[in-house]
Amino acid sequence: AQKLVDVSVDSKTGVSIVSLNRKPVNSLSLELFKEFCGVMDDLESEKVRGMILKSSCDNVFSSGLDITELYPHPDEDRFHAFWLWFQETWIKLYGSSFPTVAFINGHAPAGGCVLAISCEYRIMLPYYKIGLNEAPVGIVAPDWVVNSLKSVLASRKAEQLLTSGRLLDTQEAFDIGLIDKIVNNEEEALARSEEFFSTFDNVPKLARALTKQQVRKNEISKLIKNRSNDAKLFLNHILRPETQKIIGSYFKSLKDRKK
Ligand code: CO8
Repeated sequence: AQKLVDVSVDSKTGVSIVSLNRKPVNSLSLELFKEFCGVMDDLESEKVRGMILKSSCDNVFSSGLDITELYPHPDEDRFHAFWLWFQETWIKLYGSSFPTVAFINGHAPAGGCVLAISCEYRIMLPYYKIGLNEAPVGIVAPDWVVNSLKSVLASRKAEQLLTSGRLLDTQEAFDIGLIDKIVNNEEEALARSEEFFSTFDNVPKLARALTKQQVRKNEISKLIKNRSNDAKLFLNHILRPETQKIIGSYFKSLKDRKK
């Protein structure tokens, strides 16, 4: 079967490039999360110098959770597994020992933005949109997602973005500090990533990793203690008839847009 996550190594810098490859828009399915987690395990055991996360899809970094995992009325066992793999993805990415850069080479709504804010540094191409638009889709972001956003933005800004669900264009995202650099192409993205990775060249790997994990450990351990409950809460919310109705009409409007 076609791989959903491609991995290559930049021979100049030794950095691993992980490219999401679930056409057409990298919507995040159970299978993609599983494969991604396997890749993260490999990178941890290889003790890589750093990782750049990007997309192989045209114009989209990731379109967020695969809506068909949520609607119509997901099978409860599949949904539970899906959600645990989403949590696992976040735990591995947010808590990775090695430095991580998101090269946001396309739109990054919802779950796409979650992946980007779980990385340590964000580089984005112009004219795309990024943000956590869950509320308008009828979905409430779980606290570990909220906390990831608050680890990048001040609480008030995070609240404004979450409650309005507004997607920002690249320039706005840069202006509020949601992304770190704007680049015009992949070559520039690699150069800016290298500048970021090289800030750690003189820092012992283990001390860097433990320091990062120290900064991030409260959110991670909170989720680890509460995984099953977090999945149940989200499932209960998703199964509410009002929520199903909002997601359904949103999904229909996505499809109708093209007609
Ligand atoms: N899930 C399933 N299918 C999708 C999704 C998705 N997330 N996004 C797009 N698709 C489908 C489209 O319906 C379309 O299908 P079809 O070919 O049958 O019409 C196909 O993929 C291609 O999409 P587009 O034609 O829309 O492609 P464009 O390049 O024109 O646009 C966009 C790309 C901008 C990404 C656009 O597709 C879009 O806005 N998608 C929806 C994004 C979104 O709102 N996602 C929310 C998902 S819910 C979520 O992630 C919640 C996370 C909650 C937990 C964490 C809380 C924060």
